[in-house]
Amino acid sequence: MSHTLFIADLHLCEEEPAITAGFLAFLRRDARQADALYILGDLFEAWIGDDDPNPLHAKVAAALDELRLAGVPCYFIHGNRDFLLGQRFAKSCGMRLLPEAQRLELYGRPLLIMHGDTLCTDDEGYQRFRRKVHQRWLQKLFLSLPLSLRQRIAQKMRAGSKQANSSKTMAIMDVNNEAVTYTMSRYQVQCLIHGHTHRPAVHTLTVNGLPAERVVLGAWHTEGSMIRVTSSGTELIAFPL
Ligand code: LP5
Ligand code: MN
Repeated sequence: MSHTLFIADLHLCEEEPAITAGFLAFLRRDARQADALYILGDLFEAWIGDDDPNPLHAKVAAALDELRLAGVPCYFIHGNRDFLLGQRFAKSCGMRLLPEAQRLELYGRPLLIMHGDTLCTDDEGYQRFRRKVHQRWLQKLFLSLPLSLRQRIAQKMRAGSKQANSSKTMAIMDVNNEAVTYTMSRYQVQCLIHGHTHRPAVHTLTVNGLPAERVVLGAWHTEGSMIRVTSSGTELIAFPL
């Protein structure tokens, strides 16, 4: 049956080889059968520039490019860990970069895809941080620094983030319901797919007086998580790595 796949929050890094192996197997197996693959951010644990010579990146790029050569287009939306992933790396993967929110029409049904961080509007500390690091001039400045210094700054940010998160409630770090309904109604969709919160679930809600659904991808830890969209609907699937 014709279908499209969505994944997010793999957080690939050299310290977690089993997740990388699971992703490479997923690309050779499940993804090959799909009409397209959408990666909704945080594919990598932390992205500090396309010029990072980390061999893991080249391995992932080669595997994604193989998927493209097999005829499956791949699209990418930035996450809060890999918002600096640029055209150069995307090109080496054969994948197309999408804006932070993208409306799709699949099998006759409109849907919206996002990473999900912009919906967490109760997390004011994060939204302030996001506005800062999304400034083009600051990104350019950061990318012009030596790799070792970028690495150190990223480590500091990750440590700062972990510390900040430990004192935030679960509710603050989840999406804001008004932000969800506002966004869905603005894009005129009854279906939203996102990641970021690491709370895989299918939520039902009402948008513009009609039934709607918000399907949340899980992070890849001990198992993988994907969403399969067909002409009959969406399906959230957990699978062993
Ligand atoms: O990522 P995660 O899951 O821990 O938490 C996120 C939010 N945190 C972030 C920060 C990232 O983890 C950092 C990623 C580094 C990427 C590469 C470097 C690129 C640098 C570019 C510079 C232009 O996104 C977290 C949310 C949580 O999701 C849930 O939604 O709460 O938000 C925060 O933790 C933000 C804090 O509230 C404040 C940020 C503290 C950062 C400290 C900075 C110190 C840096 C000093 C450098 C000189
Ligand atoms: Mn995220």
